[in-house]
Amino acid sequence: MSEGLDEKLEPIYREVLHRNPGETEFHQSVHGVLESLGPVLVKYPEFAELKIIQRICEPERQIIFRVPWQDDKGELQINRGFRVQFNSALGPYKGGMRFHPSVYLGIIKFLGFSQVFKNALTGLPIGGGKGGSDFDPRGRSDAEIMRFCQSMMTEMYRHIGEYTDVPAGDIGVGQREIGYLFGQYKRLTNRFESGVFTGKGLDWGGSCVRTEATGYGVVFFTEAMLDARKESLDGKRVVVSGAGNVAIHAIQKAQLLGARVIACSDSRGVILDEGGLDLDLIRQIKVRERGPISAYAERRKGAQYNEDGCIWEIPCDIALPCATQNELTAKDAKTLIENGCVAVAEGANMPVTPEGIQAFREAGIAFGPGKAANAGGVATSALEMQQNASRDSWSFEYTEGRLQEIMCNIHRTCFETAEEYGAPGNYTTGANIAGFVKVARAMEAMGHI
Ligand code: NDP
Ligand code: 2IT
Repeated sequence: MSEGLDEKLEPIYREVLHRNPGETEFHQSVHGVLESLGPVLVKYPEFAELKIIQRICEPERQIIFRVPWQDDKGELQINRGFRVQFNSALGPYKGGMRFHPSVYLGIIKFLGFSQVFKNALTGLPIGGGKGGSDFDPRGRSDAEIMRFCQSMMTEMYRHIGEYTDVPAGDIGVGQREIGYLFGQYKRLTNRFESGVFTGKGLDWGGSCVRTEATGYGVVFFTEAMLDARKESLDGKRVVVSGAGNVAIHAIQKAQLLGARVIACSDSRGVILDEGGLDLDLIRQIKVRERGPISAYAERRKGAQYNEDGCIWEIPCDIALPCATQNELTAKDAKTLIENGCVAVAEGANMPVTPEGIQAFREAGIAFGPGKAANAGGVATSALEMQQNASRDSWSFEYTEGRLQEIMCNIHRTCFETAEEYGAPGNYTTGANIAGFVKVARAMEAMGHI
């Protein structure tokens, strides 16, 4: 996967492959950034001399630990916990926690690496990190989730803090899990340190709009891309993969802006509802009941459920992949292009494969990379940290206004950076370069860190 790299970057990438064997998702995310950096080394030769790229590819600290817990039958279960503290040049490590059986070091490192540049793009003072566990929350009772979270925090608490490392949610981690994790941190440290976690409940230090922020932000970014092409969301057919936190709020904001959202999915299958998705019903099934999305078709007339279906085969104007990494391949990209899709924005982290991204680029489709398009979540986390630091609490309207402004700024930064480096319209290049240069400059200023 080293084709397309500048001759100075090729050996750096080979070294990353050699030092991190088997971590394919991490390799993919590093390659995706290095691909854009050739012209940066021409403009800033000092970054090569200072080995900034080699340093950025090596996490500052990686913590792997045992998480033992007892299930409801009294049986002992053992999981593995991770926290990868990738880069703190711009601020405390910041990034979510993922609970999913597929989690291993390579996934946490790909997420942590992307987070460094995403967080830089927000313009807010946050470094990059990520954590999680191979724990599978599916089918577990609240009591089991609590015992797991408490055991996880019993090790993790010594590594985090409002000035050190500030976790939040990701796949499998929402407000319930953050409550249990924060509660155990408070108990172990004897401190009500609000700023140590984001995504908290509104009654105990959380911020308005944090729950909605990633999905809303994806749609604000899509709107900005369409606006740059003198188009709008109004009346567009939209398809959103996933039915979790990001997908639900992307559906909601797209509907509010006049789009017709006709399909979503979960890890088991796809729902098509030509009448437009009923968001209350999705929330009832996926949030309150924590059930499978197939229940939607049983309760809504005219809706179809396709168990092994591919959501990208449904003709649409706009596609928003909001479930997981590598869920949209080159084949899917070609199908979307043939069906007349004009814009794609990544709500999930790295949902489109490199070949898929290339197909969109060649077809001239507006493509918003995750580092830019889904940065609204972590940006609002940084707003939550601001409110915690000043013991303040902002209104929904004010916070949403800040989010919208941040997403417009990120869009403008990516757009202008792509133009400046000779790749007009290529938001991937723009996001990678703008994020990287900001972190690299800070590292240069701080010496050999
Ligand atoms: P949730 O756990 O709330 O939802 C995840 C959704 O994706 C569920 O519908 C789930 O299906 C589906 N899904 C998860 N894994 C797979 C898989 N391997 N194959 C198919 N479907 C899968 O997570 P979020 O909505 O928070 O996260 C979604 C994506 O957005 C992730 O890539 C995450 O990293 C990214 N992201 C999240 C942010 C946030 O603020 N939460 C911020 C920025 C990015 P099922 O219900 O069946 O499990
Ligand atoms: O991938 C992401 O940006 C997140 N899961 C959110 C991170 C955060 O700290 O809010």
